[in-house]
Amino acid sequence: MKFYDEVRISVKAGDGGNGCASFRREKFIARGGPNGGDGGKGGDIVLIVDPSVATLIDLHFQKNYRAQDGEHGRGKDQYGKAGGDLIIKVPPGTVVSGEDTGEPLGELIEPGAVMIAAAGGRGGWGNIHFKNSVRQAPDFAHSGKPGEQKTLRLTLKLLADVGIIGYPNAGKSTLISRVSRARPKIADYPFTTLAPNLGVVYLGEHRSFVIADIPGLIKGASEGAGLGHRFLKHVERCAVLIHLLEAAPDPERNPLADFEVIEEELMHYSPDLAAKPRVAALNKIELPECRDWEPRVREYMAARGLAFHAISAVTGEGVQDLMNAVGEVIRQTGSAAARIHGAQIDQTGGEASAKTTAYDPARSGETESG
Ligand SMILES: Nc1nc2c(ncn2[C@@H]2O[C@H](COP(=O)(O)OP(=O)(O)OP(=O)(O)O)[C@@H](O)[C@H]2O)c(=O)[nH]1
Ligand SMILES: [Mg+2]
Repeated sequence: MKFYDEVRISVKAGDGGNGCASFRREKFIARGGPNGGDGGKGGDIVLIVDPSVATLIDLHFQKNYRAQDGEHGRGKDQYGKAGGDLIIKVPPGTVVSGEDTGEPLGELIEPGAVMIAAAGGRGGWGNIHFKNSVRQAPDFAHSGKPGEQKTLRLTLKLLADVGIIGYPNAGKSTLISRVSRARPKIADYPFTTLAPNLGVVYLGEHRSFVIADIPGLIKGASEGAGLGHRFLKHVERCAVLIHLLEAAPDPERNPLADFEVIEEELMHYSPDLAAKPRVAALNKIELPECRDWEPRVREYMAARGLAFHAISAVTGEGVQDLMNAVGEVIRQTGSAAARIHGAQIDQTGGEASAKTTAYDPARSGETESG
């Protein structure tokens, strides 16, 4: 399976042009003096956030980037032209780090945000700068500085306000399809979802948020079991998580045990994630075996101080209340994803949401299996 939320690229900014060493030579003008111009600056490698870009897939196919060199200076006081910058578009939520050091270089979040990933070299001075009262005829110039060269690691962390986590088959994708226009694959077997799905939930005018589901988590996910925890980074920026539970037919499992297993995986992954506001929801509540668990789960969550909702993603029972509840957490925390993706949705003429922003494997080939 391939999923392009991480990519390494090599970038090389343009070299500065060399300064020129030359002298004015004209009939009847003796000792015309230095007239070599400066070299132009090399172009920068610039990363810019473009909300119409949804993934890092383009960068996967083109990995080497080079900006234009500056022109060399010339005689007759002519300065070399600066090299053109090379602009690379990235999706909102891209984290840039140095490949060698792993050191974070920056985060690109808001549409239009820019980062100079590699700076072009300065142009060298021509000999016009080196003339002084004692040195009337400098016969040298400076060469341009080389542009920066780096290998960068770009990681996409989805910008969603709400993340849905839970065991495979809990109904995460069904819930997303219920509350948004996202149409992820839904099926009665574990690991249907192989890459995150995004959807936009409208609660009313100027009140919308972005919701994401990630592939199911199981015991040992933080050590790589199942699809592992690699998708958890996509809910790191969420303002609130919905922990979705079900009464699975598996006799080894029950909603409370499942809850603890996933909580532990979150803690293993990162204490920050484990500290995120969470709302527990028991799904498939229209089924008697689920309904039976409701009082116990409700009581358990109350004892833990967690908000709890009983829902059915299929009939819609309790779903609106759940959305209002998470919407309220977002309002209080001022999460930004809704605004950022909102801009994009407006651009597509209100043709909402997941199709324009989602990791839809069928659409762009980000995944190979599914
Ligand atoms: N009866 C009932 N079935 C549900 C409900 N929600 C989801 N399902 C069913 O549960 C199965 C799994 O649903 P998905 O939405 O694919 O589950 P998921 O959590 O996304 O699963 P993975 O992608 O594998 O992690 C499907 O057969 C759904 O039809 C519900 O509220 N009631
Ligand atoms: Mg799913």
